[in-house]
Amino acid sequence: METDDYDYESYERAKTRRNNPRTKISPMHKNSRTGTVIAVDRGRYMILSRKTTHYAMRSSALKSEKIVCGDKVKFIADKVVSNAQNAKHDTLARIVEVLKRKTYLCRALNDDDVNDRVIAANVNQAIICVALSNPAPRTNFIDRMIKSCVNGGVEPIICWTKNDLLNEDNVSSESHNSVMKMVKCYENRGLKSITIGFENEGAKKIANFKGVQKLLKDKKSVFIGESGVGKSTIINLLVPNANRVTNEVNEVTGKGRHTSSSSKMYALDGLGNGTFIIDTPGVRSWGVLQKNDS
Ligand SMILES: Nc1nc2c(ncn2[C@@H]2O[C@H](COP(=O)(O)OP(=O)(O)OP(=O)(O)O)[C@@H](O)[C@H]2O)c(=O)[nH]1
Ligand SMILES: [Mg+2]
Repeated sequence: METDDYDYESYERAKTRRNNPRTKISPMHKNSRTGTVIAVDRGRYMILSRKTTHYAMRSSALKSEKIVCGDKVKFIADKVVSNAQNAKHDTLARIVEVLKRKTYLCRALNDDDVNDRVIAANVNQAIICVALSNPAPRTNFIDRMIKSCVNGGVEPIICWTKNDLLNEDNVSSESHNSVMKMVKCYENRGLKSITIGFENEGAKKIANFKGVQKLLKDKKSVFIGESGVGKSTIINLLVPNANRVTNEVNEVTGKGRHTSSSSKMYALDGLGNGTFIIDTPGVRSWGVLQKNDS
């Protein structure tokens, strides 16, 4: 561009232009409906409201307020979309308000983090999945998850997974003993727990499956834990059409591969109308802030 072509006048105008003052009156959203967030995936939300599913985005008025599975929200929708895959941009509903949470589960990246991140809302219990082997259990991690549950009014339940790997083919008798000692320690603290593992190599079934169903009955539960401990595997067994992707633990690092990247809630109607479970992406760290005011 030649210097002489430059529009000096419009440049001057742009420099002095100011935004018009905004109204302080918030919109009434008279026609909004109420629903529960059942899936969160990269800025898009699925809401269940009166047995209908809506695919939604957030209103800009919510700013950075986090919306998670289990949240009760108010939303505006002009079209009903029962299948997220069919949703086009112009049919997206808009979430305009997140209602006060009765309970919540939060995690910080580390203890010095400035903010807590909500993981799930309005759940009764958290199923803290911990593999007895592969990846090896970390008590520090378990204790932090328990603390977050207590902070948010959520009952912590430990689900020891991969019981089938705790044998002499996979672990030394020393490791076996120290893991069993750890399990006993948590039992002595009076925490509810359950132990599960594959019944066979084909992995079509897990031992103590009925016990898991009994624990979940009539409750809203969120499955949390390190990557690779088997959260999505249990979800798939509980909800046969869930089709959550699962992946093997990395043989070199011994860590999970962060297979699940979205959170999703499922209804287990067979166990009673109020039974819901939420699968969450695995994490590698769990910070707990001193002050928790979500
Ligand atoms: N031997 C054994 N393997 C299991 C068991 N449960 C899960 N696995 C395996 O562990 C691996 C990880 O399972 P996932 O269900 O993907 O774990 P996840 O906790 O959902 O992992 P992220 O989505 O990364 O958080 C898969 O290869 C599963 O087949 C179990 O009880 N025994
Ligand atoms: Mg998973």
